[in-house]
Parts: sequence; structure tokens; C-alpha cells
Amino acid sequence: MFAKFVTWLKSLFYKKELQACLIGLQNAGKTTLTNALCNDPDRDNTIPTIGFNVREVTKGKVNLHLWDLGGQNKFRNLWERYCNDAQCIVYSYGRWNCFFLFTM
Ligand SMILES: Nc1nc2c(ncn2[C@@H]2O[C@H](COP(=O)(O)OP(=O)(O)O)[C@@H](O)[C@H]2O)c(=O)[nH]1
Ligand SMILES: [Mg+2]
Repeated sequence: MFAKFVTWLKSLFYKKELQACLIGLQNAGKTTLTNALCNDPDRDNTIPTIGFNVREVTKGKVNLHLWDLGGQNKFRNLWERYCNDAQCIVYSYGRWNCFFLFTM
């Protein structure tokens, strides 16, 4: 009970860090979604992602670290490594579709 109270008290003052990985094939819209989540929809997304891009944005009390991972074949073996440390995995399939998987 006391531990829950302390957790609640802490949550009033501290931000929560959330690591989210965006994965999916090339041109699936990962970078576009990342830019949109960072309130930066007009940012140039014509350059293919080499390796990964990491962006940080604060949403309320959550500090969101977005790992926009490259979709090319040569980068896909990196997905597992990054996803292991993430609490949220966003799988983008096709430009209009994605689903969120939380591993908290
Ligand atoms: N029409 C349309 N185009 C999109 C959408 N999302 C992304 N695109 C376009 O699809 C291309 C690839 O998107 P990008 O975000 O770079 O894909 P990524 O390779 O998964 O990072 C870009 O030219 C985007 O402008 C969408 O919802 N609608
Ligand atoms: Mg990209």
C-alpha cells in the first residue's frame, strides 16, 4: 500500500521514459509516422533511413524515444536488438496501417 503511494507520488513529479521502436518494410511509412508523432509532419522524408533515426518527444508526463529503424534487408537484423530494450513496438505495414505492441 505504502509502495503504491510512493509510486503515485513519484509519478506526479517525474516523467516516464518510454522507448518505442518503429519497424516495417521500406516505404511502410515509419519515418512519416515518426515525424507526425514529433509534431514535425513537414520534415523531409524522401531520404531512405540508413540504420536508424532516433527522435525524442514529450507527451504529457511521458518522454518518448522513437527509434525509427531502417527497413532495408541489411538493417532488419538490427530490429531484434533494439526491440529487446523497447517497451513499445510499432509495426508499420503499408503506408496507412500500423499496430502497437506494448511489452511493459
Ligand atoms: N499517400 C501517403 N503517402 C505516405 C503515407 N505515409 C508515408 N507516405 C509516403 O511514403 C513514402 C515512404 O514513407 P517513409 O515514411 O519514408 O517510409 P519508411 O521507409 O517506412 O520510413 C514517402 O514518400 C511518404 O511521403 C500516407 O499515409 N499516405
Ligand atoms: Mg524511413
